[in-house]
Amino acid sequence: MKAPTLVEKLAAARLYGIVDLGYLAEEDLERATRALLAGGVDLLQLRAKNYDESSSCALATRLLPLCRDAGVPLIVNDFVGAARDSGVDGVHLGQDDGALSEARGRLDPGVLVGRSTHSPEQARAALAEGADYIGFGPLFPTPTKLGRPGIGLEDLATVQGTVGLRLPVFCIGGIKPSNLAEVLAAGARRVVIVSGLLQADDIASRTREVRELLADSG
Ligand code: 3NM
Repeated sequence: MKAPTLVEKLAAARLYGIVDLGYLAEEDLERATRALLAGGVDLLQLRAKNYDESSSCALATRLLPLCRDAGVPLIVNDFVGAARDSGVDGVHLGQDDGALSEARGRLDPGVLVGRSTHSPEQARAALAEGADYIGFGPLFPTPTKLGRPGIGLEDLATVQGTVGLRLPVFCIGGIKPSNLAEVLAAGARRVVIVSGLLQADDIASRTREVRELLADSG
C-alpha cells in the first residue's frame, strides 16, 4: 500500500501533540517526543518559546528523524526560517506572526502552514488566507498560556460546521482526558493537548488513553 501523503495525514489527524520547552528540559526532548509518537499522536509540534530561530532550527533537526521514522509530520512553532532550514513538514503561526502568504513564499511547496485562531472571525480569516489547518482556542484557561481566558465551547460547533468543512480545525487550550468528552460533544473533531500529555507520569500511556477516547467518539 502507498504511504499516505502529508495532505492525507493532515486530513486524517485527530490528535496533535506538542513538545513544549516550557514543560520539558532540552535533554528530555527526545524522550518526550518518542513517548508522544509511541502513544499515537498524528502530528507533532516543536514549541520553543524562549529560543531563537537558530536554536529552534537545531532542536527541530534533532527531532525530525524520530518523527520521520514514525511517519508523523513535524511542525515548528513561530519560525518560518527554522522550519525551512530544518526541512520539517510545517510551520505554525500565531495571529501576530505575519501573513500566511509571506510564510508560504519562503517555504517549499507543500510545506504546511497553520494558524492559531481565537474567534470564529479569525477562523474564517485564516481559511480565506489559505491556512492548511487552524488551532481554535483556548477553549478553557490553560497553564500553558497563563492569564488567557477560555473562549468556551459556544462557537465550536459553528466553526467546525463551517470552516471545519474546508480545513482541519484543532481545538486547543485546557483540554484533558477528563474534559475531552465535553469538547467532543460540543462539536470538536480534532484536538491539541500540551500539559495534559506532557505532565503525565507516563506520557505514552496518557496519549494512548486520549487516542482511545477519540476513536470511541467516531
Ligand atoms: N495555543 P494546554 S492555547 C499553545 O488558543 C496554545 O492558540 C493556544 O496548552 C491557542 O493543552 C495553547 O496545556 C496552550 O492547555 C495549550
